[in-house]
Amino acid sequence: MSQKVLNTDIYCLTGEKFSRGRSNLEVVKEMIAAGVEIIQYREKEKDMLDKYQEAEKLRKMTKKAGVKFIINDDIDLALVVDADGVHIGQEDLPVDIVRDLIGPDKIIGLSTHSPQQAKEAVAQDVDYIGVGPIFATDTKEDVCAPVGLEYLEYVVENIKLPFVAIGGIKEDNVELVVEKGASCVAMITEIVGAEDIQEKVERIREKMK
Ligand code: 3NM
Repeated sequence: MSQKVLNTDIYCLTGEKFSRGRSNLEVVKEMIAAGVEIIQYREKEKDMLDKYQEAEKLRKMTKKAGVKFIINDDIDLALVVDADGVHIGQEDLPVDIVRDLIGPDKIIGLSTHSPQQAKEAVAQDVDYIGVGPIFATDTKEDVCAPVGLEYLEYVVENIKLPFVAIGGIKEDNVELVVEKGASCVAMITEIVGAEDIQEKVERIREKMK
């Protein structure tokens, strides 16, 4: 599975507080209509019952559309809604424990922020890594300072795992990220905060070509 998991250009994440008053349901519907093939449900501030109810609906929508659906952090939530996988950070449960809990067939994504973390990820049972933050971002509250394009270059040259570049990526800087060798980019605010999500995705795709 791992080689195919990020076989796409744009990786979308939810972020309701940046979505111009639109619900995650509305936003994900737009993402699907735009042809996005992987969507992560990421809501750090909602309580579990709200997340469960929302994720259930999003799972149904994504399944129907053949879109991969990943849950941020919550392994239990990923299991109960039958998501395709879970995305975890460096401070979450160790990957081998997550793998035991979630089973052999689900996707595990791991955020990494340094060459050391990328090397460690290779030795673990992860399907892909996040590489970031490439640029400054206010979206993730506890994130480290931007690691810039240098860390991305390191991963492109040295790490044989599928990866997604993330952090402060926008329509107007995505070309730099692609030039350095990223084929899959993740964005929160640039997409969920766009007035017209479908047009935004189309323009980003043009820039990525
Ligand atoms: N993870 P935006 S940066 C969720 O570096 C997340 O691992 C990051 O949001 C990492 O596209 C980030 O709005 C926030 O900058 C991305």
